[in-house]
Amino acid sequence: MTRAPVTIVTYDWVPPFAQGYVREIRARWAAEEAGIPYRIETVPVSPKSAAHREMQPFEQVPVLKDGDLTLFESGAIALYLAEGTALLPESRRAEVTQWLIAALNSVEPQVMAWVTAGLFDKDEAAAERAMKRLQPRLAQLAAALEGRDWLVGDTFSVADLMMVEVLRGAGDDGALDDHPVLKAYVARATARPGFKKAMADHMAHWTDADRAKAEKQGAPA
Ligand SMILES: N[C@@H](CCC(=O)N[C@@H](CS)C(=O)NCC(=O)O)C(=O)O
Repeated sequence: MTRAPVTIVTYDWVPPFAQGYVREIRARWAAEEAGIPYRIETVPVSPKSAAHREMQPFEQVPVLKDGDLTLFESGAIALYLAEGTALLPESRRAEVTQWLIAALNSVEPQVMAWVTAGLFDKDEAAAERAMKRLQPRLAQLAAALEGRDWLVGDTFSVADLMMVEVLRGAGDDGALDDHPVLKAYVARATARPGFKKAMADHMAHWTDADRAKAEKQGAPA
């Protein structure tokens, strides 16, 4: 029986610096890896809508809809899509969940502190302090990954998907430069066809969104 497509909700537009990094890529990638068909629905990035708030109390994306179920938080969405697939092997479920939570709870806050200080607040001193706190955490992660391809066992899991997603943006901005193990880990995961397809579709969405925005702005009142 073919599975009905799930719906992944993302924004109708984001500025160029965010394109490639909006967290709905995590849902797209998980769906690609799990072989689950999906379609995209959008909510306005600004102003936020009541319909958006109803699905996501913090007015964020992604949101996943599957029949009667509406789910937010990229970690919960990725775990849901991974269920019953090789992304979440039954025999290693607890450890995979542990590492997925570590990505979101022990690594992402430090990455985000750095990104927030540098990119959003443009506060160089705060960004430097955040980077100093981030580096030892990255070194600890690199030590845990030393000599291994993936976080749990010998196969790529939803924990790797989430950890790589947390690291990818930081790596693009140079934060992984002193951690060849992490750079190789991100390169290994993002070479997967599932990531490539998800990223190509993600970027195509923003190209279309830019075009639609330009057309709207250029349209006579
Ligand atoms: N913990 C949430 C964070 C979601 C999040 O921060 N999403 C960003 C986009 S990547 C967002 O919607 N930000 C609000 C905005 O852009 O207005 C998750 O992992 O789903």
